[in-house]
Amino acid sequence: MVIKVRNPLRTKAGFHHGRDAHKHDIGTVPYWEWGLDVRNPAASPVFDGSETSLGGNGEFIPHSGMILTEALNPDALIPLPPGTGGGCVRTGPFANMTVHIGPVALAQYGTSNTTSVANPLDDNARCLKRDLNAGVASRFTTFRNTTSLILRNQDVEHFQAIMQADPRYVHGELGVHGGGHFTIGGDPGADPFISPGDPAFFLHHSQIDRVYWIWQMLDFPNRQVSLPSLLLDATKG
Ligand SMILES: [Cu+2]
Repeated sequence: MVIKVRNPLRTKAGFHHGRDAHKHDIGTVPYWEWGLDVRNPAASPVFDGSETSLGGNGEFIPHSGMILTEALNPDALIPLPPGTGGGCVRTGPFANMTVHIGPVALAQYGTSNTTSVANPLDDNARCLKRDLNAGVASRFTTFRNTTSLILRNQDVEHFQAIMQADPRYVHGELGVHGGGHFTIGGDPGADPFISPGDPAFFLHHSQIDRVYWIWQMLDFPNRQVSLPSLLLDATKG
């Protein structure tokens, strides 16, 4: 199973019926294990458009990919190949879902420019779009990416730096964090300010938390309470 949906459902049932509220079920959070899906995210149980998915890929819109600019280094470009969607999500539970706020800094196809509206807090109703991207996934969110992140970084400073491609430490990278976001792509998925507007965001971020938890558990006494330095990027607002 890529997504552990059964435990949350059982938890919910437990709460509602006042029985079967097994201790081990309570608090379980579903997650998206990126590594299973790098070859074809559109075939993932998370994104295959089935009733139990989080909705399918966007409708196919041919384009030439995206060019991201690195935080702090506007001249450093990270070109990404196009995905296999690009348009509105038309299948699964979130088919034809409406996105409201934004765009704020939405990556545009074929350019390093981003697009925004004058007031991103206005109701700018539009369809949920996705651009599922095996090229991005195969480069940034493989099991090798994740295990190397966990095993090669002994302190939280370097762990977070590699996880989210902190430009003080690495260049031309997205880390598993950005990698997952741009594997989903689309609108609001490719807009760092409002990506939680795509329901898939939450499965991506629970996997982020899970990877961090696995890393912590390898040396819990030293990793329970340790914080990295923060990168505040004024160029991104
Ligand atoms: Cu994120």
